[in-house]
Amino acid sequence: LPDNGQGSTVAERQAQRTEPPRLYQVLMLNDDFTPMEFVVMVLQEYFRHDLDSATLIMLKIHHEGRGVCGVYSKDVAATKVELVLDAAKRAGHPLQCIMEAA
Ligand code: NFA
Repeated sequence: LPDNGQGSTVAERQAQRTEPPRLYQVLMLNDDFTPMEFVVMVLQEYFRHDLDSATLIMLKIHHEGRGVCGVYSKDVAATKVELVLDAAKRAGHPLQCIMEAA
């Protein structure tokens, strides 16, 4: 398609408009104090994992230092981080939760 004098074609601008939203991993980080059972509960309640999946992810975090809880759009990921940090704080645990561009 010809350039229309604005540096991009109509087709290119339509393609840009329909770019899918970026995805973000929500991760939890290991620490020495948060009980394993609390981490498993968080993975079930906030990330909808079943007990087996939640246990595997918790153990991965425990052994490797960090692990992916789920992958979401930016606003959903940010809300999950906020909810997890709030739940950990209320329970008196130092559990850390972060998001990273996938
Ligand atoms: N390392 C913690 C313990 O031994 C368990 C834990 C796992 C904490 C995953 C944070 C994340 N109690």
